[in-house]
Amino acid sequence: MSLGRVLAQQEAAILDAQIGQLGECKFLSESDVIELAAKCKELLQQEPNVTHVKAPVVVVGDTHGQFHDLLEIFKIAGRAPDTNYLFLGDYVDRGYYSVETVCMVIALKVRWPQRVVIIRGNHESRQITQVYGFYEECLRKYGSPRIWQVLTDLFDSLPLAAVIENQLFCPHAGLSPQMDTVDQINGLSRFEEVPHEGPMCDLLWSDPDDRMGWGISPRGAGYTYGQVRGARALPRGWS
Ligand SMILES: [Mn+2]
Repeated sequence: MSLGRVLAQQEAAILDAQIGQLGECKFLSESDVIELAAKCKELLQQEPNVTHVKAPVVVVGDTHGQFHDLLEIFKIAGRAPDTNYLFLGDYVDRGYYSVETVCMVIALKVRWPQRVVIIRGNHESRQITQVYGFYEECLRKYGSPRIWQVLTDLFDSLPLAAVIENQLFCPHAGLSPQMDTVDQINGLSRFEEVPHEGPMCDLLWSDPDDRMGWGISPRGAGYTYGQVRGARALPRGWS
């Protein structure tokens, strides 16, 4: 067996052990998280802003630190790599197990890069995580803000949306009045903290609404959007 193959097998065995540890809701050591985040960042930096995904795939919305709900989803829908997953962001905040939840998602991405797709939610942000729990949880579990820094740094590399089978556009939140095509979204420079306004912010914050057209969002970021009279089923360039 070649040296490269031996190393790859060793790496897979380590990752499997880490996924097993996380599966028991035991958080990883600081050095494990740092190494895992570095590997994940390397992978994500090669992905476009809009990642293409093939069906069948299980789409998972906001997990928000609810680790036991994530395990329940695995129980119902199956585990990677037998089941392909698209995680739509908001892994952290609100629930008590943000560290375990986000590390599990990252570990699965690193272990099965072609079978697990992860994108960014509005909570994958330095500012939001300091208000809604993830920062405090990192401090409590690791005794310093280091892991929060490492993980929020990784969040800057997360893609902004996915498209399933060239048909289903899947951002974390919604549309942007400034973006009509996937190509336009792919042209954005995404490697930064979530901005307070602009197309990247909109994709992570906007909400569909019963009112027609674009509206001001009550959340203070992004827009609301509803039906447009005479609109085609799919906007130009989405096929
Ligand atoms: Mn959200």
